[in-house]
Amino acid sequence: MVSFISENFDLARAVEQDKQLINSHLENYLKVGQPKTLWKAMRYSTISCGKRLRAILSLESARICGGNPENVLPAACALEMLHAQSLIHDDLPCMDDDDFRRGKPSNHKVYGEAMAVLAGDALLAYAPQVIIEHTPDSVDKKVLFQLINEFLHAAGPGGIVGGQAVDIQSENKTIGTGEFDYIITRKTAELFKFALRAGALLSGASNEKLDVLTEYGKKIGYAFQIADDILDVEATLQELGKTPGKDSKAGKNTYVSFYGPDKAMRDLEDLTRSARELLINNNINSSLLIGIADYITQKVKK
Ligand code: GRG
Repeated sequence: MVSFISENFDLARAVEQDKQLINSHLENYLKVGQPKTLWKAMRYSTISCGKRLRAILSLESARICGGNPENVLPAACALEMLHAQSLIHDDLPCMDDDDFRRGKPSNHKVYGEAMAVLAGDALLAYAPQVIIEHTPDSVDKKVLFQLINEFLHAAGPGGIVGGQAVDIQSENKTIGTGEFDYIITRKTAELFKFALRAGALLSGASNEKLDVLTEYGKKIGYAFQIADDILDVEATLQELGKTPGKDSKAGKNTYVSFYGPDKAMRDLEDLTRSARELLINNNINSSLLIGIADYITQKVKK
């Protein structure tokens, strides 16, 4: 699936181990409560689906910074809840209107539009509560406060909501490179950036290391959206788990429609290469982070 930097490193195995850890914690945090249907709808889009890429990045960031991944699991799971929330709302008819997500019917197709809106709202409010209630007491309260502030920033008008708002306003319009860059940065890269920063902040990383990991997160987050846009043109419903070609049909500005397929591929390769180099030049020796940068490029080449 991917190429690795260190010969003995098995990326698929490392990812699987982290995924199991994350899934078992999500299962624990998202036990069905009252009202039952609301919790079931919240679980439907969060449990047992998704690559868990963002949460895995948080755990690895903690390991690199000499921290304990256990301290990061609540924030990593909260991030997956926020991500699931954004996908539920993204699929609604008033947004991107998609009947499929992660290879199964979208949340609103199963629970109806009103309950899907509420499930997203509930996940968004519950996620920071998970951070507050489950992050170990040993974590400094100032750090916890900063973490929650950054989480809310990534979720709000300066993060994915802001990115989505500009994206929607730009449909069927010609926009400039600055505006287009804003959409990708906010809508997608913010969550990757937060993923890396969460692990580093909770592990007492130096400012230098925090900056490098932040940059890496921004680069691969941006690259991830380019890859998603390339796949939207090239892949099938089965491969994507959602309806392909919807973005261009909806008059959305995608990396491919904006810059053309050749530049999209070049920029994707340049960004992931520069993310890898950033780690190597700063002596951050993580086969997993390098493997993930490789994976983002490789997944469009399959
Ligand atoms: C946060 C309040 C609030 C609202 C959300 C709808 C919306 C506002 C934002 C849309 C953000 C969005 C859907 C961006 C696309 C990001 C993207 C490429 C998602 C796919 O991520 P994967 O492939 O998904 O990691 P899996 O299924 O593996 O988790």
